[in-house]
Amino acid sequence: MGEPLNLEALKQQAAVRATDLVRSGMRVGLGTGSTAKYAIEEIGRRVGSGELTGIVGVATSEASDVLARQVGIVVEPLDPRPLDIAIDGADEIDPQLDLIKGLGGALLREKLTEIQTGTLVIIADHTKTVAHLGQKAPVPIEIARFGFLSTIERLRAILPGGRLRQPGAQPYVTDNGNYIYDGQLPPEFDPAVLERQLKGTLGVVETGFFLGMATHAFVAAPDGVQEYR
Ligand code: ABF
Repeated sequence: MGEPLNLEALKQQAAVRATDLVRSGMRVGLGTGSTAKYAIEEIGRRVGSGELTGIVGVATSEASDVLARQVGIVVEPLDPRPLDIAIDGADEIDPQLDLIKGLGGALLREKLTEIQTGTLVIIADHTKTVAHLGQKAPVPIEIARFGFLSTIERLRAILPGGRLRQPGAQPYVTDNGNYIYDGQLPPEFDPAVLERQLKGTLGVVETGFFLGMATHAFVAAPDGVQEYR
């Protein structure tokens, strides 16, 4: 028997399976985070070997843009053209493939990018699957910096347990110059209703609920990679 697989190996396995869906000539949404990183590296490897040609990547964060260029992927900014596929990680995946995303801080660019594809492929290790959203993760909510204390007060009326993301002395700032409020979710709620309520709150830019967007998920566990659709 070999060593038990660590999470990094599992993330990489999921990423490689997702990359098998990428074909030459595709415009590809490039996700963000430690799992999406493996997909970007694998696409870059296949571009380098000539297995994939004519790939254009559209990055969902500054970090993924830098990594993609480093591994030899041509990167273009998001424009109105559809993307053939996007590959990204998630913080929670429920049985309907509804997601919580944004613990990595890139939720706005991820949603703006991934709404433009009919093939959103989620890659994750098995710790990310949940029976219902909110079981493990808060919902990240990107908010405008201007008047953020007032916005947080409005958000606390909806999700009292939340807090401004502040890893050090200063709040976390997204690639878009905004802050993030991590909203603690109640034991029972309807994600679609809550999403509408949050989006209707002044000062909220976007939420980490990705509902009805993912078409595929590759979830890697020690006994293999499961594909969900
Ligand atoms: C992005 O990266 C985010 O939407 C999500 O928050 C995070 C998952 O990161 P990791 O793969 O590092 O757990 O996909």
